[in-house]
Amino acid sequence: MGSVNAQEPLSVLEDALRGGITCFQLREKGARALVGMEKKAFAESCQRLCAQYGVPFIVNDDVDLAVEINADGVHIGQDDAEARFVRKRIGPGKILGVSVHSIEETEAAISAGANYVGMGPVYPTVTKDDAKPVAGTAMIEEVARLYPDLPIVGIGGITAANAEPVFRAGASGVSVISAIASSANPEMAAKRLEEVSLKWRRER
Ligand code: TZP
Ligand code: MG
Repeated sequence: MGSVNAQEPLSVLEDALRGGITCFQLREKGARALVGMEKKAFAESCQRLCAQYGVPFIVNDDVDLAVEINADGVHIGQDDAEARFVRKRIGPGKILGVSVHSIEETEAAISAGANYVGMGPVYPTVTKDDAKPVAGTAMIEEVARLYPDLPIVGIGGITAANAEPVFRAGASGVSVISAIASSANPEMAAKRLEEVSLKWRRER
């Protein structure tokens, strides 16, 4: 949610919280991303909002920032700090999420102490420049079969209209950016996603 004007992303976040999102990850990166004190202040504003709604606040990549502001967790990819070091740094009580694309990476994430894995891109996405090739749901299905207790979060091009196959494959949740942030009505977009998710939790 990088932006020059920090007001707008905060209002999108509040709409999304009102709509029922159950977790928020701050992904402040890209050409116009905030840095330093501005990034920290923005992160703390997001954190406060999430706390008001009782929603976990997770920081992407920036372990130092997460520790400094006592975030609820950290999410890292395969090119970031090593998961076991991040787990050591944040302690056992915090949430650690790791992006994985294979069984080997999943195994490594579990033994490093990941609480969940992110898997994708399920569908084509325009949001992440360096996204891996579209993966569909096959690997989610395989990981879910091998590790039935591991929470899997699908990501990449997911909307309320195409989320069902992701849950059907075994994901416990879906992670979205554009479906909410680029919606004319972020609250409604979040609500629709939550409805799909609830339906799958009931049916499973
Ligand atoms: N990792 C894989 S795809 C993606 C990330 C961070 C971007 C998801 O964004 P969107 O807009 O929901 O496709
Ligand atoms: Mg990363």
